[in-house]
Amino acid sequence: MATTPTGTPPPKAPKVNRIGLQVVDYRGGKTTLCAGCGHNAISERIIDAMYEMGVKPEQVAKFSGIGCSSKSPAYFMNRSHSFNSVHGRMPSVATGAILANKNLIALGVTGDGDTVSIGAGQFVHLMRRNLPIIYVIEDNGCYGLTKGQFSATADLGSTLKTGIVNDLPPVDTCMLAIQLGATMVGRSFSGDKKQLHAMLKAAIAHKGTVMLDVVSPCVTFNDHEGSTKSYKYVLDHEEPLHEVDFVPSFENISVEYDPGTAFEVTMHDGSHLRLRKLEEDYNPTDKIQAMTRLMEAHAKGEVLTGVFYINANAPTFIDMLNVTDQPLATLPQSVTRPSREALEQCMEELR
Ligand SMILES: Cc1ncc(C[n+]2csc(CCOP(=O)(O)OP(=O)(O)O)c2C)c(N)n1
Ligand code: SF4
Ligand SMILES: [Mg+2]
Repeated sequence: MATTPTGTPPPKAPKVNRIGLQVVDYRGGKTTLCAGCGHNAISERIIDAMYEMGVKPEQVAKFSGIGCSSKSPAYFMNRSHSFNSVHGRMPSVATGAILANKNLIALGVTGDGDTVSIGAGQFVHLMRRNLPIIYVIEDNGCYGLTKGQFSATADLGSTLKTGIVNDLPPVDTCMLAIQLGATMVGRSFSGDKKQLHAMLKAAIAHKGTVMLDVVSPCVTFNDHEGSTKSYKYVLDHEEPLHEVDFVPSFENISVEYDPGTAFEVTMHDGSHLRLRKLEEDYNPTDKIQAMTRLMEAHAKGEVLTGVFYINANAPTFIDMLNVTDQPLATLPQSVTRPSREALEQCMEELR
């Protein structure tokens, strides 16, 4: 081993990613969420995925609404842009920001209450547009921040800590997103480190709207017997559709699979998403199969996880609007502002 003149080994060079950053460059403030909250594990996976994909933190714009989940962008990537918006209104804020600067990588992190209770209208319209955004729901089936009331993703028959039974059926955010037009839709679990990590990396490579519903137990208000969003329930009932492997375009790894055992998706940047089949001939490009399988999972009380649907080639909202190559936010006034003569001519035409 090489040594310094004093005989001690030289300090090890810190590990860096392909753009020369250390994992600490992707960290944020110290979490104020409860110890053991699933949301903290999701923040860790986001940090790892962004680091491994070599994403420039300054290129990322984080968006959230209101809730414990919506606080979590403060706990990762503090060099990125961030907008903590109003309850249920993150989609419109994110849409405006991305239209203004299409070079940003948009990451929305929100809750089940934020998304499908107060924010259902905004969520629905975001999913229809294929705006390039990664939309992560940290789904604990309750309003954690306001002390654990049922949210609209709580399962029929599940109970609150007080014993109150939920007598309304849940909204399945994945079924909703698939039906509405999101182009990468999946469900994972905050406790499934490997699967969530691979799905987040694929989400970063995807061009279009990614909607990931991540079951994320609330240890303080919704982790008891009778809850279907508790660690125990999810561990006992998780049914992964496939093993998710993601090979980014900058890693030249070729993995051989027996014919018919894996479904491979080539992403627009040349990355590969490989879904190693664990059951039936599941085809994640078939919306009808996705909806059927999700309905079956509900009937059986399964927590189905994996990439349910993907279309790697659909035009995004930005493509459809045919905006200028240079982001609108960076265009000078001389380009965005019509001249006095042009305005006068316009007024003349209206007379
Ligand atoms: C307009 C408005 N209505 C209600 C509230 C109260 N409120 C704050 S957070 C929240 C629900 C949060 O639930 P969720 O999005 O699931 O986040 P979690 O805390 O469970 O992570 C509610 C109803 C609010 N802040 N603003
Ligand atoms: S109340 Fe629940 S959702 Fe909020 S930080 Fe605590 S464990 Fe997480
Ligand atoms: Mg919640």
